[in-house]
Amino acid sequence: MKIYFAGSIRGGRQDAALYEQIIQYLKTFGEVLTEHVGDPALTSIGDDGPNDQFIHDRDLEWLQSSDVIVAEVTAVSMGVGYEIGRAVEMRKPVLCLFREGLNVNLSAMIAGCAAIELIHYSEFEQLKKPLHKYLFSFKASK
Ligand code: 6IA
Repeated sequence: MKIYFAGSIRGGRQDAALYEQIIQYLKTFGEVLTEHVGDPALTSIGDDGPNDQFIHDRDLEWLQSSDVIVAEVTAVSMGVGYEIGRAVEMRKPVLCLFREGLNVNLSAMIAGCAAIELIHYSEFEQLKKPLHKYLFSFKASK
Protein backbone atom coordinates (compact mmCIF):
# COMPACT_ATOMS: atom_id res chain seq x y z
CA MET A 1 0.00 0.00 0.00
CA LYS A 2 1.33 3.42 -0.99
CA ILE A 3 0.55 6.17 1.49
CA TYR A 4 0.79 9.89 0.68
CA PHE A 5 1.29 11.80 3.92
CA ALA A 6 0.55 15.55 3.76
CA GLY A 7 1.62 18.08 6.38
CA SER A 8 2.46 21.76 6.50
CA ILE A 9 5.81 22.99 5.14
CA ARG A 10 5.61 26.66 4.19
CA GLY A 11 2.44 26.93 6.28
CA GLY A 12 4.70 26.48 9.34
CA ARG A 13 6.84 23.67 10.76
CA GLN A 14 5.57 23.72 14.36
CA ASP A 15 4.21 20.14 14.04
CA ALA A 16 7.21 18.61 12.21
CA ALA A 17 8.12 16.25 15.11
CA LEU A 18 4.52 14.99 15.24
CA TYR A 19 4.54 14.41 11.45
CA GLU A 20 7.67 12.31 11.89
CA GLN A 21 5.95 10.18 14.57
CA ILE A 22 2.89 9.68 12.37
CA ILE A 23 5.05 8.78 9.34
CA GLN A 24 7.00 6.17 11.33
CA TYR A 25 3.69 4.62 12.40
CA LEU A 26 2.27 4.75 8.86
CA LYS A 27 5.35 2.92 7.62
CA THR A 28 4.19 -0.18 9.53
CA PHE A 29 1.22 -0.34 7.11
CA GLY A 30 2.94 0.40 3.81
CA GLU A 31 5.28 2.67 1.88
CA VAL A 32 5.13 6.37 2.73
CA LEU A 33 5.91 8.32 -0.46
CA THR A 34 6.46 11.66 1.29
CA GLU A 35 8.82 10.97 4.20
CA HIS A 36 10.50 14.37 3.76
CA VAL A 37 7.39 16.07 5.22
CA GLY A 38 8.51 14.83 8.67
CA ASP A 39 12.16 15.82 8.20
CA PRO A 40 13.07 18.20 11.07
CA ALA A 41 15.75 19.77 8.84
CA LEU A 42 13.10 20.94 6.37
CA THR A 43 12.22 24.53 7.23
CA SER A 44 9.20 26.66 6.34
CA ILE A 45 11.42 28.53 3.88
CA GLY A 46 11.34 25.26 1.92
CA ASP A 47 13.22 26.58 -1.09
CA ASP A 48 16.62 25.07 -0.58
CA GLY A 49 16.13 22.36 -3.20
CA PRO A 50 14.39 21.82 -6.55
CA ASN A 51 12.22 24.62 -7.92
CA ASP A 52 8.51 24.94 -7.12
CA GLN A 53 7.27 23.56 -10.43
CA PHE A 54 9.41 20.46 -9.95
CA ILE A 55 8.05 20.01 -6.40
CA HIS A 56 4.44 20.48 -7.53
CA ASP A 57 4.67 18.11 -10.51
CA ARG A 58 6.58 15.42 -8.61
CA ASP A 59 4.17 15.58 -5.64
CA LEU A 60 1.15 15.28 -7.94
CA GLU A 61 2.67 12.22 -9.58
CA TRP A 62 3.12 10.68 -6.12
CA LEU A 63 -0.44 11.66 -5.21
CA GLN A 64 -1.73 10.01 -8.38
CA SER A 65 0.21 6.81 -7.65
CA SER A 66 -0.86 6.57 -4.00
CA ASP A 67 -3.57 4.27 -2.59
CA VAL A 68 -4.52 6.49 0.33
CA ILE A 69 -3.86 10.05 1.53
CA VAL A 70 -3.34 10.83 5.21
CA ALA A 71 -3.18 14.56 6.00
CA GLU A 72 -2.44 16.25 9.32
CA VAL A 73 -4.56 19.39 8.98
CA THR A 74 -4.12 21.19 12.31
CA ALA A 75 -1.42 23.57 11.05
CA VAL A 76 -3.09 25.59 8.31
CA SER A 77 -1.34 24.95 4.99
CA MET A 78 -2.35 26.05 1.52
CA GLY A 79 -0.40 23.14 0.00
CA VAL A 80 -2.07 20.50 2.19
CA GLY A 81 -5.52 21.91 1.35
CA TYR A 82 -4.63 21.83 -2.34
CA GLU A 83 -3.41 18.22 -2.13
CA ILE A 84 -6.59 17.15 -0.35
CA GLY A 85 -8.75 18.84 -3.00
CA ARG A 86 -6.83 17.24 -5.84
CA ALA A 87 -6.98 13.82 -4.11
CA VAL A 88 -10.77 14.09 -3.67
CA GLU A 89 -11.06 14.94 -7.38
CA MET A 90 -8.98 11.85 -8.14
CA ARG A 91 -11.46 9.85 -5.99
CA LYS A 92 -8.70 8.72 -3.67
CA PRO A 93 -9.52 7.82 -0.07
CA VAL A 94 -8.53 10.78 2.14
CA LEU A 95 -8.10 10.63 5.90
CA CYS A 96 -7.57 13.92 7.78
CA LEU A 97 -6.17 14.18 11.29
CA PHE A 98 -7.09 17.21 13.41
CA ARG A 99 -5.86 18.05 16.92
CA GLU A 100 -8.39 19.52 19.31
CA GLY A 101 -7.96 22.10 22.04
CA LEU A 102 -5.48 24.37 20.26
CA ASN A 103 -7.80 27.27 19.49
CA VAL A 104 -7.64 26.41 15.80
CA ASN A 105 -10.77 26.00 13.70
CA LEU A 106 -10.80 23.43 10.93
CA SER A 107 -11.93 24.77 7.56
CA ALA A 108 -15.52 23.90 6.61
CA MET A 109 -14.13 22.78 3.24
CA ILE A 110 -12.43 19.88 5.02
CA ALA A 111 -14.83 19.29 7.93
CA GLY A 112 -17.82 19.55 5.59
CA CYS A 113 -16.60 17.30 2.78
CA ALA A 114 -18.48 13.99 2.81
CA ALA A 115 -15.69 12.29 0.85
CA ILE A 116 -13.15 12.96 3.60
CA GLU A 117 -12.73 10.79 6.70
CA LEU A 118 -11.83 12.85 9.76
CA ILE A 119 -10.19 11.82 13.02
CA HIS A 120 -10.12 14.24 15.98
CA TYR A 121 -7.41 13.59 18.56
CA SER A 122 -5.29 15.39 21.09
CA GLU A 123 -2.01 13.49 21.13
CA PHE A 124 -0.15 10.97 19.02
CA GLU A 125 -0.76 7.91 21.24
CA GLN A 126 -4.51 8.51 20.92
CA LEU A 127 -4.20 8.39 17.16
CA LYS A 128 -2.76 4.89 16.84
CA LYS A 129 -5.97 2.93 17.40
CA PRO A 130 -8.23 4.80 14.93
CA LEU A 131 -5.39 5.01 12.37
CA HIS A 132 -4.82 1.27 12.68
CA LYS A 133 -8.55 0.62 12.28
CA TYR A 134 -8.81 2.82 9.17
CA LEU A 135 -5.70 1.53 7.42
CA PHE A 136 -6.25 -2.09 8.36
CA SER A 137 -9.83 -2.15 7.06
CA PHE A 138 -8.66 -0.30 3.97
CA LYS A 139 -5.84 -2.79 3.38
CA ALA A 140 -8.20 -5.73 3.88
CA SER A 141 -10.67 -4.35 1.32
CA LYS A 142 -7.98 -4.17 -1.39
O1 6IA B 1 1.92 25.09 1.49
P1 6IA B 1 2.84 24.11 2.19
O2 6IA B 1 4.27 24.29 1.87
O3 6IA B 1 2.60 24.08 3.70
O4 6IA B 1 2.40 22.68 1.62
C1 6IA B 1 2.84 21.47 2.19
C2 6IA B 1 2.42 20.27 1.35
O5 6IA B 1 2.83 20.47 -0.01
C3 6IA B 1 3.08 18.97 1.82
O6 6IA B 1 2.07 18.03 2.16
C4 6IA B 1 3.94 18.49 0.66
O7 6IA B 1 3.47 17.27 0.13
C5 6IA B 1 3.84 19.58 -0.39
N1 6IA B 1 5.09 20.37 -0.48
C6 6IA B 1 5.20 21.71 -0.30
N2 6IA B 1 6.50 22.10 -0.39
C7 6IA B 1 7.21 20.99 -0.59
C8 6IA B 1 8.58 20.75 -0.71
N3 6IA B 1 9.39 21.80 -0.54
N4 6IA B 1 8.99 19.49 -0.93
C9 6IA B 1 8.08 18.49 -1.03
N5 6IA B 1 6.75 18.64 -0.88
C10 6IA B 1 6.31 19.88 -0.67
C11 6IA B 1 10.75 21.84 -0.80
C12 6IA B 1 11.55 21.07 0.16
C13 6IA B 1 13.04 21.17 -0.10
C14 6IA B 1 13.80 20.16 0.71
C15 6IA B 1 13.35 21.05 -1.54
